[in-house]
Amino acid sequence: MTIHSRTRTCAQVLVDQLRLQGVTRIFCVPGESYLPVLDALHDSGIAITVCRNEGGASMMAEAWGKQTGRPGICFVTRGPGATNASGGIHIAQQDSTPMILFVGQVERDYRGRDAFQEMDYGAFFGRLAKWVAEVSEPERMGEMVGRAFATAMAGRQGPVVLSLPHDVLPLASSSPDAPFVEALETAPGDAQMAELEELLAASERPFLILGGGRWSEKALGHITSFVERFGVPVCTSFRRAHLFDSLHPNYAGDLGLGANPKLVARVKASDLVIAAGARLNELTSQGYSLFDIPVPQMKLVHAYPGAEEIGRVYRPHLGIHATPQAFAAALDRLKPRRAPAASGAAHQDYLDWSQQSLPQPGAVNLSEIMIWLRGHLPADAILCNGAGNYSGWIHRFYRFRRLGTQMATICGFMGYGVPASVAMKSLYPARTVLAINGDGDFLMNGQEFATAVQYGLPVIMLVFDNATLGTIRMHQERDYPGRVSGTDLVNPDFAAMARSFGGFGASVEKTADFAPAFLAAEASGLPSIIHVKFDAEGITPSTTLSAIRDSARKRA
Ligand SMILES: Cc1ncc(C[n+]2csc(CCOP(=O)(O)OP(=O)(O)O)c2C)c(N)n1
Repeated sequence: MTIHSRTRTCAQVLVDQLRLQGVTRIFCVPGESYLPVLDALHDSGIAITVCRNEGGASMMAEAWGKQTGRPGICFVTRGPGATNASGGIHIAQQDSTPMILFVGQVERDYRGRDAFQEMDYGAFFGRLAKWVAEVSEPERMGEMVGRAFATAMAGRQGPVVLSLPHDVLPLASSSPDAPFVEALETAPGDAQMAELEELLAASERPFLILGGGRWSEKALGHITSFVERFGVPVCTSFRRAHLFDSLHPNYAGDLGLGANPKLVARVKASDLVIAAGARLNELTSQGYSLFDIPVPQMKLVHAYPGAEEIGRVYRPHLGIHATPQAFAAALDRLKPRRAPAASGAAHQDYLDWSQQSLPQPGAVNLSEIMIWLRGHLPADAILCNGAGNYSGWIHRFYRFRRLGTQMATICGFMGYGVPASVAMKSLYPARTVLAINGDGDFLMNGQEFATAVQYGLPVIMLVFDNATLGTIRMHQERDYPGRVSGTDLVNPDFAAMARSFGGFGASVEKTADFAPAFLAAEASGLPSIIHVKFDAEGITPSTTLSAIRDSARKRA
């Protein structure tokens, strides 16, 4: 499809390329450096979310890409915008998310003079992004934007940065349009799948680890059918718990921070691990302790869409360069040679680990709140979070049941929950969207609550406030017991903040107050903040600050 035959400016060509690629919304903080693009967006039908900080904008675009599998789009201005936006680029790189950052640049004539807000984007983003380039020839805009989409979506997906010199954007362009880009699919070979069938026939204790992006309902349907037919237990990698229904009898839990020790032991002792779509990163591999390096103790089959990741740390017995879709379909064509082994024990371990609330010092019990939420929220509710010990209660007690319901960073970036939730509610207005935050975490991008209010997005944001940067305090007590340094926080009244921004706010100081506050937030129809104050002594679901401090002192 060609949108235009009229003479277009470079900026109009760019915006036309976005439409041709199916873009419906972009996230930005405006800058004078790309005014012609803002003007071309005016009548384009593409919606704009104006953010309060480029960090928020880039994380919204990253979340969009993570959820949809097509690049999230972010526009920012020169140096100040680009540096602020770097958070989303780091996340997209570590989390393998397709996204494109368009960034303004000084006029071509001024390049290299250290002109106003000039930056060398190649140097700055070069090791983060899959591709960094500048569109300096007007007639190549279509080609460059098309390549940006293709690159972001290919193989191991990731971020692309395209810089747009100020003087290029208003120029007339004869650029042809780029066609719609489909992500490149790679499929396993027949010989590889035959070998995998042999490995499965010989295995007594197989395990499947699901992770990464590029999944679809269809692919996960193939996975479900495969594991049922072969009796293979399934676990998910760090923060990809939404890839498998946690109540399915083959589900064994998620590997990540605070993983069930019984799950870790089972995976370690398995004789065949099939890693599908997962990188087997530091957190999933329990600090590189799960598998021997470079050759794992069990037979490892590593199926991944990027060839460079297979063998990066672990030499697989069988490496398969394939996308999740193609690999899942191929798995589903394999024939079991015997009746499926029972995977019920692994599932029971998971249920036992997550079933009951745990005692917690103070008047607020986070495990009881998570258990209430998992009973109350619809299965398609989307939970977004950043980084902090509070997320340990989500991992352990919330039960994800549908693809795309867990939106959290693999790279543990604080401040992600708020912008991700704004992006998700813009994408799915009818679904329940939560941002779950720590108190430190929340204020890293809490300004985007204003964006939720501006666009009428009734996201519910929980702020778990223990008046400390708890994760760091935990490490501090472990290594330097009793010497609290740089981790205390004095917090505002977050419920009052919500009201002053035009949203709904409530405070919770005991567990029983949580459900009514949450129901009131839902009933308000407004973007909401529920400020939950809890005792920092309950630092993880399973231990206390004093216990950590005491055992550190005993060790000393
Ligand atoms: C952007 C960013 N800065 C710093 C860190 C290091 N860090 C990890 S967790 C954490 C503290 C989080 O505190 P809070 O949000 O209050 O949650 P809690 O751990 O108390 O539950 C910090 C500072 C990080 N992961 N990301």
